[in-house]
Amino acid sequence: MRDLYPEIEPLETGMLDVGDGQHIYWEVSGNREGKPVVFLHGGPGGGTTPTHRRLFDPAKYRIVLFDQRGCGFSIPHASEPGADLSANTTWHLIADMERLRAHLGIDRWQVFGGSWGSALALAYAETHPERVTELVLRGIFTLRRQELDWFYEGGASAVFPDLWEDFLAPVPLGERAHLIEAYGRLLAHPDPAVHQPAAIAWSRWESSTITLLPQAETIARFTSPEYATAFARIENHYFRHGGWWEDGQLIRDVGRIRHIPAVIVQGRYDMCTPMMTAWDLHRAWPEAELHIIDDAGHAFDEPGILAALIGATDRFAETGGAFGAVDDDADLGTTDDDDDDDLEDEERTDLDEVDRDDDVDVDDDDDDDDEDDDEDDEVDEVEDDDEVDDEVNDEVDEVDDDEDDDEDSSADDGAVIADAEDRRKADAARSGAE
Ligand code: STX
Repeated sequence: MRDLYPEIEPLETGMLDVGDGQHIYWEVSGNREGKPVVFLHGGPGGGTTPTHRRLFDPAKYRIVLFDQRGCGFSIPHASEPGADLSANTTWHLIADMERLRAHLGIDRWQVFGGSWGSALALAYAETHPERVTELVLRGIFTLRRQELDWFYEGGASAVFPDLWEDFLAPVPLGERAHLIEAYGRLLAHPDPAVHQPAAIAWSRWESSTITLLPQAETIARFTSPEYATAFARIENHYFRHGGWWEDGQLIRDVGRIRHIPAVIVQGRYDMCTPMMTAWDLHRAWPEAELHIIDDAGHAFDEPGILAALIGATDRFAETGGAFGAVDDDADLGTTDDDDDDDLEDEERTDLDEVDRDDDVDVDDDDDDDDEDDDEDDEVDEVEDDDEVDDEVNDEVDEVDDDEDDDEDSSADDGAVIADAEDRRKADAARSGAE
């Protein structure tokens, strides 16, 4: 079964000034000349960890990690007193990604995102489809009301009634009808005696339920006060606003990206982002390859999930060449000698049956038994999308015009860097479950 690549250090790091007083920590590792990939972390508010680099073959990929606004090493950190999240929305993050892409001189990149990262990946790709070579999505989350109700308003209490009591504990009895709203008030409270226990309870609930079996280390890592405060505040802020898109929009608009090669990896026992959402996405996007991991929960580093994710990045490493240009005729399945069951060219030319159920790959244990005959691009859909791409191109031009304003403040803002470096050192022990 595929496992993480060896530990690596970044080749380059920086703090990108993205405006609104925000500086975004970014790093590049792997091969400078390799195929570009951007990793989108979870939460929102979860931050990246060094382990995330290890999802990609460092000989083949130019691996870009960044911490989204307000978390990780990005500043200002949302744990600070009086943190202002008004310039922290999905659309800010998408603009940040465009700014970072331009800053690094990358034309197109693979987008890899799990959990909240899958929502951001979908939102980004649907906004800038021409920038995306492939999508690798895990633990699908789209912030629909039904998803938030499941995890934060009582659905999952059916499975974890014991842990749920701890989640309810900080919330006054009279405010428990709308927990996300109630938590919003607690987390914004200026008194740490109020906001800190709330943040820890919020983060404990999430970190206790994301793995198939409880992981004490994961829980400890995500309940340290500074981490938990930023994580809970940012998540809560995004959920109260439904991600700033319409309920169901990310799945509704999937027609914009159906032509992009994609792999979806979903744990059967994912209690945080249950499989219903991956299934709805699969229904809307039958060309994307769905891997259901029968013995896994939500976290990216559960063994079956890791194997499927790295299987996907390994296969995609062979497509697109050094600078991420997509070869539509490329066989996605030639990467691994031991993978005798990958997708073949001829399998991709059968356009007849796209929407059949048996294109779902249930991964049991360690085999990568893959694609059925109907993993094909639906050519009509791709052509219909051209107009969308044109519109989006206009937007991209605007962003690209800003390129000159992009400042990598690492050269000229010692205080910013020192601050980030301090947190980086303090945080060196973390290796991350997300
Ligand atoms: N939040 C899902 C998510 O992205 C609804 C996520 N869940 N836990 C995490 O991220 C951490 C592991 C980063 C705590």
